[in-house]
Amino acid sequence: MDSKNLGFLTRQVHAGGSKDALGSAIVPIYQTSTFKFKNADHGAACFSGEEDGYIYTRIANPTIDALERAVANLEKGYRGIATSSGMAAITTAYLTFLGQGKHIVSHNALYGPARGVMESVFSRFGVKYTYVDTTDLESVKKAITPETAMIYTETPANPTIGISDLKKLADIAHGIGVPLVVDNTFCSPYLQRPIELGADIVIHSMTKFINGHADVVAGMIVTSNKEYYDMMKPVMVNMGCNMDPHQAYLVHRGLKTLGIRIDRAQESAVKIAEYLENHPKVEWVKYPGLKSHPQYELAQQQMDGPGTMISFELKGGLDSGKRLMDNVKLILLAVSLGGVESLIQHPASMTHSKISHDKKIEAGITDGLVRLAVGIENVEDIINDINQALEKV
Ligand code: LCS
Repeated sequence: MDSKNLGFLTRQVHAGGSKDALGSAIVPIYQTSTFKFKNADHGAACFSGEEDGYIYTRIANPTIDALERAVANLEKGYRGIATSSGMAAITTAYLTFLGQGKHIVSHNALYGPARGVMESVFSRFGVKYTYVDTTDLESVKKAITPETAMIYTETPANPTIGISDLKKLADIAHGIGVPLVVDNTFCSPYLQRPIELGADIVIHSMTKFINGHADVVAGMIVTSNKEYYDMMKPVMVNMGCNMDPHQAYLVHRGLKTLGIRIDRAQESAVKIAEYLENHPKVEWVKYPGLKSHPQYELAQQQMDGPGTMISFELKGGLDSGKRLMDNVKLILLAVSLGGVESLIQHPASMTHSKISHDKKIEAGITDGLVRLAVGIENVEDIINDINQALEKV
């Protein structure tokens, strides 16, 4: 049941489905590191690619394959490559296309370590980078050099919620013959499918919406074509940042309710964003569902819904934000997002703390910015919790 023509909710339940001999309804956990060959010739044929058999779980495993097929189907891509974490997916993409003297043009408001690893590690191997605001296409064009080998963005961006125009970024990337890589973590394929908009590679931290239950760290790469898949898969295998079968089973279990979890949380997020925007103690709110969002029109075209992530700043900046975070009772003061529980965190001192102050300010990550990840609790309870905490500010 991998038909791409079925509806999203149907595909999230059935795509990648079980093919085992016993007819298991759910893909079993093949908790094995290695697979027996029928004979020496069969082993050699599996290694040469003449036969399609399983060899070793770092290379491929039936439980992991099923999840890769499912996410690739939902993203309308060619194939998926599951990884141990979202960061492993990102570094696999970097390692595939970048190297000595190569250059990346990337968004200045990325998940902190996605930028930090470039500046602290990849730079040691001669990789060059330019961080610009990819919501501004002119700054992307100006940053391109003859060595540019990848354009990379996150949309909506973590934590500024800026929206970059994927169709136009894909045109820019293809104009210079390089891939557009898009981190689609904040939307999941339920709300945005970058490959349909022209992107070549989609990255997920499946730790977030796809797993959805704050109990697994996991990543996924989906490529639009075989050429990129054949380039990236050996990098993942040889760097050893593969997923584990038990991890794959849990993520696949979470995936089956992705759309209904997002629908529920998104309905609440719209109300919470409106509540915050109208609150006298709030300075500004950034949420793609509010007309005040600078890329509101683009969000309407590119995304199937505004999502569940809200950034805002209180009057009084950081001190007020801290009082809010210290006084919430239901909402968890914790990093991460996309789970069933609502979470609040402070990017400048937490997820983005390794980025220098100047670079954070340039990217719009102000000291007072607070990020709220809306969960699936009753919306009245979430608003009441924010309200009682705001009374203490
Ligand atoms: N991409 C985005 C957009 C993310 O938000 C994260 C993690 C990653 C990639 C990395 O994925 P991981 O390796 O953790 O699976 N974001 C986090 C955050 O905002 N708070 O805690 C983690």
